[in-house]
Amino acid sequence: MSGITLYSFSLSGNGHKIRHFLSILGLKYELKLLDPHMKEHKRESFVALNPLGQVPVLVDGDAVICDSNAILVYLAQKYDTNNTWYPEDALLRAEVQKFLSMSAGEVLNGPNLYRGIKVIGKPGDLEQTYDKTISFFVYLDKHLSDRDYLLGAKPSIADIALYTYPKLAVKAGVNLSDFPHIVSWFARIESAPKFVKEPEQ
Ligand SMILES: N[C@@H](CCC(=O)N[C@@H](CS)C(=O)NCC(=O)O)C(=O)O
Repeated sequence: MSGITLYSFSLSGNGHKIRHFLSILGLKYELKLLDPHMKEHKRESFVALNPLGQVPVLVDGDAVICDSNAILVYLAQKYDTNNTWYPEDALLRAEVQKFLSMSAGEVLNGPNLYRGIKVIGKPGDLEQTYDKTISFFVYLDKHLSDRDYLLGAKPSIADIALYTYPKLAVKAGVNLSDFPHIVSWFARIESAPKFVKEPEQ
């Protein structure tokens, strides 16, 4: 196999993170959109790529990478030769890892699930996920109060990983009026030349 292929759903926030980063890196790829209603992600041919039956999956030549955070790390290490997006410094790398873990923890259980319940009809407690979203936003806003990006002056894959679901939660109804630093951070990310817009809902 040659070239890069990304498997995703049209509304997948995790898939959006990868489309966003592929654009930033200027990499050409084929996008294969699966239909979740037809359970295409549970078909044998796809489960052979990801036994969990989840998108996103990135195929790069003979390499198959599952999980949005793993894909971001892979793409940065393989294609960002200056290590701009995944700095080599041990402390900065630990910081990046902290935020990638948050994307699979606090963000998954807060903004991600809030939007999932409201927009996609996932089961769950909307009020509880709203509270978790606000707690995370309080943290994020304070963190961003004295820096432009999550690591400081420059963007990294941590910003790519944490942008999408908070943005989708806002589109789903969470109010940002108490969080001016998140508003500015969103604007900074969105005004970058290779920004890829998040899913419509
Ligand atoms: N940890 C994974 C989570 C992937 C995930 O939950 N993907 C969702 C779409 S955004 C999915 O495939 N859901 C279908 C399912 O789990 O059956 C990642 O970050 O990529």
